[in-house]
Amino acid sequence: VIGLAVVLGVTVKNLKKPDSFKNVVIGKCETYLKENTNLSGYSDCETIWQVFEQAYVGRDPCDVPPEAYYPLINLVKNQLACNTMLFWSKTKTLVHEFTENRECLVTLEDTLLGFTFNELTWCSKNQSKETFTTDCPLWSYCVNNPVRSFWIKASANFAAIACGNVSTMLNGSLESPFSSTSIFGDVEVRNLDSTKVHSLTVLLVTKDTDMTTCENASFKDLQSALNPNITYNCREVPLTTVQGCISNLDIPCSDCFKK
Ligand code: N1C
Repeated sequence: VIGLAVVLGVTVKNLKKPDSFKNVVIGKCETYLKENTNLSGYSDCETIWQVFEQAYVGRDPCDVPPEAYYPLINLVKNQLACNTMLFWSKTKTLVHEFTENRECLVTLEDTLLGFTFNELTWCSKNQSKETFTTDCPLWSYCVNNPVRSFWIKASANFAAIACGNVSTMLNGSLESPFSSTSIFGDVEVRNLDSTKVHSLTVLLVTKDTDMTTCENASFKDLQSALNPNITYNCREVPLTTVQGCISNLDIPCSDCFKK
């Protein structure tokens, strides 16, 4: 009877907590691998979880530097086709609506690590063995928080492996679409390797009523941050064109970012 009670107790406990953070991570990782059999060279989600967890568990949530994720980034090697990398800043929803059903452009969230940890929050505490998903430091509360450090390291790696002609989708509804303190401006632009990347094209997504153009002063900052051996281009792309490409997959990619 005691044995049965223990078994039932364990079962009930498990049923109460079906979505532990670990299960969410492993579930998303497995979903990605099922849907992208050819994109990733790596396939063991349990090991990914263990190596991921070692970056922040037992540490103060303001004391997890980007380097803590080095073993994780190193474990999961991406093989991405040249000319397909797409960076972004302040266009998160639109950019992913676009890449979701198209293969011509790939964002970090279309890779195994980016997909798995996108939209998640996590942290631990000094001496704790647990992961918490609430009451973690907000993005800018302290520099070395587990989530921000993850994106810094993952973004630095995504930029470092980029090759060919790459692009970035920026928001033409902003007064300054480029910010040198964003992850794109601070981490990705600096990590592009001029021996592999030929050009960076800004796709400035604009509405009819927007005043911002490719002449915007913030793009001077982008050009000064960019390695001079990488060619800089900027193209204004109407939001309606991008939306058309999101809803109509018959439009070829090459027509989506024309002027
Ligand atoms: O700070 P940002 O944009 O310039 O960062 C975007 C830039 C992209 O090119 C991505 O490759 O950096 C990478 N990146 C992500 O992939 C990502 N996914 C989710 C950066 N941040 C990411 N997030 C979350 O979006 C992150 O937790 C933080 O809150 C925002 C940053 O978005 P931003 O300021 O628009």
